[in-house]
Amino acid sequence: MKRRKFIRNTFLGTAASLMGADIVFSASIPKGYTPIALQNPDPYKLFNKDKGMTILNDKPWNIEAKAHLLDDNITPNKYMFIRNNGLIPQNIDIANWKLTIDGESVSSPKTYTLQELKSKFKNYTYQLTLECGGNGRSEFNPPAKGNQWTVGAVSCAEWTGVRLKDILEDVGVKDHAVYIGYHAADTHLSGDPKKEPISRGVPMHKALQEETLLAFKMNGEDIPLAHGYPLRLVAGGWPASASGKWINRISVRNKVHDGTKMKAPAYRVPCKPVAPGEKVKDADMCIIESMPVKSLITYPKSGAMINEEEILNIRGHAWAGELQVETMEYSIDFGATWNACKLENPVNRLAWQHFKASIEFPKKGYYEIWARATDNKGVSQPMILPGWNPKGYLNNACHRIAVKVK
Ligand SMILES: Nc1nc2c(c(=O)[nH]1)N[C@H]1C(S)=C(S)[C@@H](COP(=O)(O)O)O[C@H]1N2
Ligand SMILES: [Mo]
Repeated sequence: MKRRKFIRNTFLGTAASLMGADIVFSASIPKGYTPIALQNPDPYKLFNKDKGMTILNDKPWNIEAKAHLLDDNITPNKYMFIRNNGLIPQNIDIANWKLTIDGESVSSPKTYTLQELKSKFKNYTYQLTLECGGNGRSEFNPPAKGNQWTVGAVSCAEWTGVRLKDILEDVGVKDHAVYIGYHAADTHLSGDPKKEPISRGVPMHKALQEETLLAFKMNGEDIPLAHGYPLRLVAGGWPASASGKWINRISVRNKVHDGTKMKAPAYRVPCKPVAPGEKVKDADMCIIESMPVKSLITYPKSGAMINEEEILNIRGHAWAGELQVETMEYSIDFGATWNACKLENPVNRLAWQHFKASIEFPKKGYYEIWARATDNKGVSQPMILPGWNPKGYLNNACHRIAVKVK
């Protein structure tokens, strides 16, 4: 079959399955015409997402969860947020997908097929927390431009792949290596093939960590297309922008990677605290590395009603970037006093930890439950908004839910 025709048939196949019907006169569809039913695709069907997810943007697609949807210990695809900077690659040719390792700091570039990657290197599986640097942005004032994420741009899925470390060892990295930068197959919103929507990376110490994977499976299956099929970098605990999707090239750089969205102010915060609304020079903005300590109450859903004398069992997850969460507390009196939650250890480094607590309320009325995690360096979540920054990153304020006792 000619490639053109093949693409057209796959497209029509997808189209038919999305519409739930055959396109009877498909042969007569003019070239380049998109059937009406597909002009405004239903993102829930397109990405297999739960109807409770919030669509923040469609070009590019940005979709977030709600706190109570993140109740699973391992986030399933249907509740996983999507954050895209460009357009999702289409018609991925898995048989010819290649990963090239190049850059100033490799002796000579090397290219692998997917099959070589999977079979040549040992496979590892880890649960890894990925949180968008802009999660919580909607609360900042003065507001920051960009997707107004509330609390749902975080996930902890189980990723399977090979260690970036093992691949870099196989290629041979020179002593002057400083950073790795990823390149991917998504396209710029402008359609310009010379522009990359995003090309970020991490310093060598993070690239060489045991848990930094080039993953080809998520939750035991092929990675869903929107989350990086067929190959994704996963650098847990760092802003998820470092975890490149649809990866086809990694450059080992002899300087801090200078790809798209590496330069200030993208994914950077003021190196020193600033007043809300203050202008910050690019030179005074620092790259975000490990994410701060944070937690979410995933049960009950905010607005829960319980009966007097009923005990409420709350639960949720807590994470702390490269660190571990050491204590987890809750308050029912707006932070005046705090009580301990039961907190589990992570199943592996960089996985979120689960907590629970049983709460008795003194009498009928309106309450809020606030949750606060503290990392193993003694740093706690702020009760309300932390330091303002121009791009609205790193809001790790305590999560709060409302409960009525009747
Ligand atoms: N190639 C590519 N990788 C990417 C992005 C992108 O737009 N293109 N977005 C990044 C950002 S900003 C985030 S927060 C995460 C989101 O991952 P998810 O959509 O799988 O939840 O992917 C990162 N990797
Ligand atoms: Mo992000």
